[in-house]
Amino acid sequence: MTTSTHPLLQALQRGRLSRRDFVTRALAAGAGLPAIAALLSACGGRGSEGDAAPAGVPAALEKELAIYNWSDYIGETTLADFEREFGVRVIYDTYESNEDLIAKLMAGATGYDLVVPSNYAVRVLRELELLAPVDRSFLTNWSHLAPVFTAQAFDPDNRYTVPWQWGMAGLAVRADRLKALPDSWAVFHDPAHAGKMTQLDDMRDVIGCWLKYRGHSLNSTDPGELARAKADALQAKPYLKSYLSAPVKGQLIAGDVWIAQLWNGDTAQARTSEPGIEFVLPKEGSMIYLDSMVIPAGAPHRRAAHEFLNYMLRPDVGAGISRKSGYGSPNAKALALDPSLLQPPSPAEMRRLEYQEDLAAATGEWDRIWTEIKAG
Ligand code: N2P
Repeated sequence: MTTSTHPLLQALQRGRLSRRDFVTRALAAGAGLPAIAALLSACGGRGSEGDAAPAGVPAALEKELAIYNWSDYIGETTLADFEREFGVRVIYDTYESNEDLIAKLMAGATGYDLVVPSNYAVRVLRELELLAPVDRSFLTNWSHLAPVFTAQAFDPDNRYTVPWQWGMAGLAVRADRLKALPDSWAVFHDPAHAGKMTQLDDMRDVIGCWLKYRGHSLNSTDPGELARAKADALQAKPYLKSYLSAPVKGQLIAGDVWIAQLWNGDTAQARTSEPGIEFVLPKEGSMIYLDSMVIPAGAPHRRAAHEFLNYMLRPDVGAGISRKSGYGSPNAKALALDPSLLQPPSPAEMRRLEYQEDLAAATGEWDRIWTEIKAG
């Protein structure tokens, strides 16, 4: 599965195999998901011109809506209020990483109506033809969005994506237990905190932070830079309790973990139970993301999906989501409604932040390094 001479790739290129069949067969042949996505994008992405034409959204509102979202990422009453107002029952499942989401959709999960990938993951799902276009005529609340969060590089016309929330990765620290606040990713190399630290269980965030640590782009595909990032990750590993994403909140609150690589909103959520927890943006810089709602191809309840998209664009609903999650709202009217919500990053912070891009052909190499880090 590594060269364009592979029979499966040739069949795809000659139009004898659909992209979806290609994925199914490549998986059966033992190829990794990121490698498959990289091969697809390398062998001539379909891009926007090749995407499926928007099919009509049904006129009748279905009675169910299935959402697959990151954990701890929604308002207290968002779903119940929607169910009551629209008479639609919401089925809500959660995941912990873009890779989990991509794997699920690639494996053929067809039941979901809305899922929430980050920037680069939108591109991967588009490449795999796993997304259905959004019909903007249903989104009467679209204008509430702050323009800075629309027309992103991963979907310049917002043909597939409706912004959900933005956030950044950094350090969640038990400031009340530490002599001084760490300000660098180097803290994970400090034996003084051995056993009290975790990093995210996320390939992009872990390798990305070590690239930033050495002054590189967190989207680097340079073999030397990646080798150095791998060495830095392996140097930190003996001092880590584990690789753990959002569920680390409980251990921070309990005091079992003092320093966690974590996203800002989940840190804010933990802080509501333990005020000694603080968020630090390391001086070398970090990752900012925009997660978007998208409709998977073949979603069974597309009318309900569009109703939910328009509902969550209401300023009060958007404010409710960000108030509970601690993440940033892309909805300018929501921010005006509740000034206590997280404000967009300052220009100074923005200079230290970088969006994750699709790694395209280098995805397989990143995947290999991550597997070696986890196994090392
Ligand atoms: C919410 C996770 C944040 C999403 N628990 C990271 N893209």
